[in-house]
Amino acid sequence: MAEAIIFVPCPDRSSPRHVVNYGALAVATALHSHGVKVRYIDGSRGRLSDVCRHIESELADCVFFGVSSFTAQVGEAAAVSDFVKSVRPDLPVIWGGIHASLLPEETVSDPSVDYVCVGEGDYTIVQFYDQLASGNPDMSQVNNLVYYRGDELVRTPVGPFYDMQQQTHLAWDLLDLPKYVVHNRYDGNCPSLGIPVARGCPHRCSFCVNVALKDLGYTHYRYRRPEHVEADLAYLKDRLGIGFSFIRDEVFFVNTDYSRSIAGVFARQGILWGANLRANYFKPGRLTEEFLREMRGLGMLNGAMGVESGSPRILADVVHKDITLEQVHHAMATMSAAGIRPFVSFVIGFPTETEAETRQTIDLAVALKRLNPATVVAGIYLLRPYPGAPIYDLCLEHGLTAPGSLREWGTLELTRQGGFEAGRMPWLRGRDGLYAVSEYTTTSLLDLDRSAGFLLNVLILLARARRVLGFYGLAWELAIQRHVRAASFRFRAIRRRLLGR
Ligand code: B12
Ligand code: SF4
Repeated sequence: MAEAIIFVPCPDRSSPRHVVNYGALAVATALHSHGVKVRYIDGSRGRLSDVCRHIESELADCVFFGVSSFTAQVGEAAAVSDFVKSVRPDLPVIWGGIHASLLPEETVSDPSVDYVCVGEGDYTIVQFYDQLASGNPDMSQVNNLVYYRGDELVRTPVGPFYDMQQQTHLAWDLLDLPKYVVHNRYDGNCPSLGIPVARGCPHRCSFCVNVALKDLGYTHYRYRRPEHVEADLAYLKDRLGIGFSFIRDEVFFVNTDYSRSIAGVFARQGILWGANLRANYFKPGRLTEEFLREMRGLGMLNGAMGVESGSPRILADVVHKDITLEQVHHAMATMSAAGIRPFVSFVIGFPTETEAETRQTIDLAVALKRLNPATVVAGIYLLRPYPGAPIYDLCLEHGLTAPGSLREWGTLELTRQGGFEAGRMPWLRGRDGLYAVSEYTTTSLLDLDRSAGFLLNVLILLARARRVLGFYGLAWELAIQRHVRAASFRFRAIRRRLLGR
């Protein structure tokens, strides 16, 4: 029987995928290391009614129910919190994760949420558990907490940022691990599972939540000890036979000495790897061709880079990306020369972005792919303006209609990529053809999606034809797809209301 549950909702029930939620795993690990019997319950496993049944069977001895939620997961997170409250009205429900951290007051005002953890939860969750287990809880002693005491909203002081050197291991076994292992042709065709080695990103991109959560440590770079990472890798290799692991940090190579020691760890374990990096890191004394050849020799296969835009103006004035297109080309050439496969991603649909600038981005994606056909275009994404990120205010100025409550966030119609529907962003009006390309561009820019159905592949082919012809008018396919998605959202909302889950 569980003493605590950490629940991770499914972001897209129409195509559930098993994705490790590293934040939830970190808090579950902290509890586990503290000797608490904790269950990590992944909402992506089975139907929602089965998930609820599983939760119900664990609730009897629980001291609290924890929820970890991105914005795209809020609808299901709220529905499950309602369910838990219907079974155990006395049980404290605490929310953490990115959405609650960005909008703590709105989140804690919901009747099914008692506490919100803002920012990192590794220390908070243990303090929270200890208070509840003491029988006479005083939540004012718990850092990073937001809650109501009567009508008064309490915000406890922010505690120290988590010391990553203390993270000796992750409690992987709390997950049904084999379910999370993927086989991807870009991962050396090996069984693969990602691993976090560091936290924080010192950069300032305007659409990123790290900047919004700066005061909570998200721009402060901290890393795990190489021997702890090695123990985790050895465990994953032994248990699951993984041969590839993507480093799930925001950005690697912040400190090249540290990166080198981590690369050595992967090489010792015989595990291939990939990591996120930035175009402006490719310069003398940092990411040179020689250094990357060394990394390749230590098993680095992939380097993922957020290029974001083909427009220098958008990059500099809107995204504050602090990279130039020259640096992007140089980074691509260096990675290619060193035998490392570049992964590139783009964002279109920024406020003030002209149609010509959007085309520049799509054209750049095509050009980079031509330069090195091994390049993977990880996505040409439509901007996802999430609250708290600096760009959010600019989006509001340009007419974004934002939800005003937790429940409203939960009913949002999200795109295939987990962002707002374009209809909420008035500056996108009349650009449907361009956005159809963003929705249906596959990773190689050429392939169909083998895991998708016939209809989706027709849309992918259409997007490809649009890109080749440079024709972005008459986007009937997007209009039909939007109607179908809106209908399916409405259907699911009605079913939730009728069935109570
Ligand atoms: C690694 C990563 C991924 C990985 C792993 C995803 C995962 N679920 O962990 C991959 C590549 C799979 C991924 C996919 C997606 N991601 Co992502 N991802 C990240 C990234 C870069 C780091 C997340 C992380 O591991 N952080 C380190 C951990 C330790 O920190 P943390 O998550 O904040 O967790 C701490 C606290 O929040 C708190 N906490 C968390 N849960 C709980 C629960 C309780 C009870 C308590 C008390 C505390 C608590 O304690 C944790 C430990 O200190 C973030 C950027 C960011 N800064 O968060 C984006 C980010 C989270 N991703 C984002 C998005 C949108 C997605 C996708 C929806 C994109 C897409 N459509 O494909 C998918 C969703 C996939 C899924 N099913 O979960 C957005 C979310 C924005 C939002 N407002 O919701 C972010 C913030 C990026 C951004 N746009 O700025 N992502
Ligand atoms: S480099 Fe990546 S993680 Fe860092 S601020 Fe920019 S978008 Fe966020």
